[in-house]
Amino acid sequence: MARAQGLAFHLLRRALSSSTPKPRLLVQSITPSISSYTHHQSSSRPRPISLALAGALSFSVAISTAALAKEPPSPDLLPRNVVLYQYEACPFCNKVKAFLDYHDIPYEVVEVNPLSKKEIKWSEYKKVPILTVDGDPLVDSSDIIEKLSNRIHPEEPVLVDDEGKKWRRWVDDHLVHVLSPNIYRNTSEALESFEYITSHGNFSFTERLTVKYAGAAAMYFVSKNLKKKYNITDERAALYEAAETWVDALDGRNFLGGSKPNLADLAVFGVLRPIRHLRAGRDMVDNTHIGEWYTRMETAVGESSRIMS
Ligand SMILES: N[C@@H](CCC(=O)N[C@@H](CS)C(=O)NCC(=O)O)C(=O)O
Repeated sequence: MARAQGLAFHLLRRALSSSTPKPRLLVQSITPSISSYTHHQSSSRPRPISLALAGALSFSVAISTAALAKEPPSPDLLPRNVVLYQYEACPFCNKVKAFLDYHDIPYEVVEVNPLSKKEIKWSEYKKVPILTVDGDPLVDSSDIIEKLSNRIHPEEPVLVDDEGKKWRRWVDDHLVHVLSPNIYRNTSEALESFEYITSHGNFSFTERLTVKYAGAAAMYFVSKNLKKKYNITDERAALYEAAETWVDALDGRNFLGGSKPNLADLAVFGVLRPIRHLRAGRDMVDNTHIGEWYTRMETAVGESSRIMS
């Protein structure tokens, strides 16, 4: 998904910088009522998103399980200042957010504009997520999570070769690649996904319109190539199979971690959270046995610890 999104955004970057009028000119040609809205939307500062993903998704799931305790670190181990540079719908960023939310680590979010990336100009590493912890940048979702986990649980260092590690690798090597072909499966699902991406991401008004339609079209074609690359013939079947593979791995336990989620539970939950209420996620829950675990995870992860500004 990441590479594919990168390609789509690359195409869009080129399209916006060459063949289309400069956004500002285009904005000026829009009717007054829309331009006043545009003025509000197109501030060049990174715009913190007012709806946390967790909040946005929580409305439709009936929570029937008893509330489980979250795992806040002891106050002396808690990082003081945590900032996540992200794209709202990026699966790797959502893995990190699930970890931070579950551990009640307060964090600010800087939504990166995927076209200009100006919010991460200071960084040599040009992908997201980047997490700054008390000023030190950490990169790569799995590394970020391991380093933070070791910091807040020094007594239980992440093991090199445990069951959780195997499934965390499965998330990065398999599960994320099944998602794009599903959420961009046909034109209506690609538009639904880009409606979500553009309404939660950091885009100017003009970019928002362009990205929604051009992005949906680009990703529709990119996802066909991804299917070939990852040998997927029926994308929904692959998604259902991945969901059932995960349920089998649980082997009757509430969580892979037993009575409480471990890093693999948080990784699977993190990458599924942005798609849960898209058509693909609804189909997945309706057609597989993953729903009960997902609902337990929602309860366990609870409220987002994101600091709203
Ligand atoms: N292995 C990295 C992958 C990160 C990644 O590929 N992020 C994507 C967004 S989902 C990205 O920043 N792509 C580059 C781009 O958008 O230009 C991780 O786990 O953090």
